[in-house]
Amino acid sequence: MIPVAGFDGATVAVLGLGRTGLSASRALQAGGAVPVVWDDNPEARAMAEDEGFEVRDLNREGAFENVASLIVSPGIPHLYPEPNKVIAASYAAGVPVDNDIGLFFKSFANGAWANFDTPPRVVAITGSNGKSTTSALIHHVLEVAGKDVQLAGNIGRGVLDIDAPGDGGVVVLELSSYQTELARALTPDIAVFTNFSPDHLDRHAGIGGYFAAKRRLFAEGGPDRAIIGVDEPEGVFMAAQLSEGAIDDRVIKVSAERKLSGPGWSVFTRKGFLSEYRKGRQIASIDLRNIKGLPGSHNHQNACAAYAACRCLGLAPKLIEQGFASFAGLPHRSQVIAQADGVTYVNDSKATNVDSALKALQAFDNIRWICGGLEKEGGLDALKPGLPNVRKAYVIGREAAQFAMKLDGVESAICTTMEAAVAQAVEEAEKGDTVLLAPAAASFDQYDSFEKRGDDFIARVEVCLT
Ligand code: UMA
Repeated sequence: MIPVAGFDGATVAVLGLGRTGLSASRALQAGGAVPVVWDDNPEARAMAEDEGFEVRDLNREGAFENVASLIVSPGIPHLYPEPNKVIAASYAAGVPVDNDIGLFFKSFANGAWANFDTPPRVVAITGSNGKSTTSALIHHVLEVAGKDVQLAGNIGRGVLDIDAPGDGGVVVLELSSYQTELARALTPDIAVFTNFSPDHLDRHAGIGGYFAAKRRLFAEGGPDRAIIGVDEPEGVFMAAQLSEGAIDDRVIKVSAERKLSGPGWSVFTRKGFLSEYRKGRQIASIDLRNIKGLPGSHNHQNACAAYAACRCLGLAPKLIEQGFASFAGLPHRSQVIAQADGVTYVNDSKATNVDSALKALQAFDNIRWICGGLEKEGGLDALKPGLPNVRKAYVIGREAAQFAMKLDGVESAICTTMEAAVAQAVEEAEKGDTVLLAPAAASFDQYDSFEKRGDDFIARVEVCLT
């Protein structure tokens, strides 16, 4: 755990008692603060009370008297679609609002560093898609290379839960826009922007707000190295704004679409080969085509970003290549779950939006595509470039019929449930086909989470294949 510094003896309010809130409360207490905690869900409050925390209704008049700061969980909207009442009361009382990420960056360094040859470093990864895979890949490569490395953040582990790193230690943090929008300190050594496409538009009042939240990691954090995906205009603009000029290699440009030339530092893939260019010359190349854990050009983009981060940390290309080769991929992201009778079964339940589903469709051929669920804003038109790879769609979700109607020119079956969709897809699949779950929609109409949806897919495939 990283004990929170700067609040010894002070009362700190904590709003939201999921993974983040409980981890922040424990770290605050370890640093000498007195947490007073609240969650709108009585069960979460009861769990915190059982752990010995003082529950205080932060909605009541005067709740913020003598409170030094309010720490908010990432899942709680701050300003949009409407201002949160507790956060508004905190601001009205003059109490600053922060989150566990801000506390982490303020508390990370400590006196032990005086004896270290290499101070611990933080690599922070944000972007619309590929954050988790890129983070896990960096973590994996560093681990294989024998480094002291820990992984936390949006990937599922509270950042304050990590152990204090030792000499030369590295902390890899996946950060969502929910986390970067509010943190009062954001000071990674290396920051990565994977790519950009619309998501969480309600929460950020549109695409500009969403980009602004992510941009904070670079603009306010001032990382030593910024690794920026430049396949969208947002990345191009940010890379240009952050660099002093074309030769400034503090900004490393990444592309999965085109060769990047020029005197600076770049990493890109073309036709399945990763290339690193520096000062106008090619430094290294890796063949990504047969790396099982990284299928498709979207994963090649993740590989480029991870490669650049590992190079910034001083790893040789050969070592990085070895790490790539043994990367197993993440559950629910292009995860090959079975192969039978020449048919491959792939679980990409994490494809909760159109952009990530498109990337999955472009990574495979002859697809029997299980899709549908709670549709996000923006419609399904952006899927079009991937549809030629689809043999047939098996549509799930409460609104399956409406979803299927929007899949122009694709043969589709309205299955509604996962059970029916998997049964029909398995029945109809032929040698060389890929049965792919890549819903292009959220899961909440039928499941608690995308993980539960992916687990259901895996279980149904198992039943059908035995
Ligand atoms: N709550 C309230 N009032 C509200 C809303 C929520 O009291 O108005 C309470 C809930 O009752 C609940 C708690 O807040 O008890 C939940 O807080 P949370 O949603 O922030 O959940 P955590 O368990 O703290 O998980 C969060 C991240 N969740 C979200 O951002 C929604 C996790 O990312 C992250 O792994 C975890 O912190 C550790 O850092 C998940 C996620 O879905 C994977 N992220 C989004 C994504 O990837 O798209 C951004």
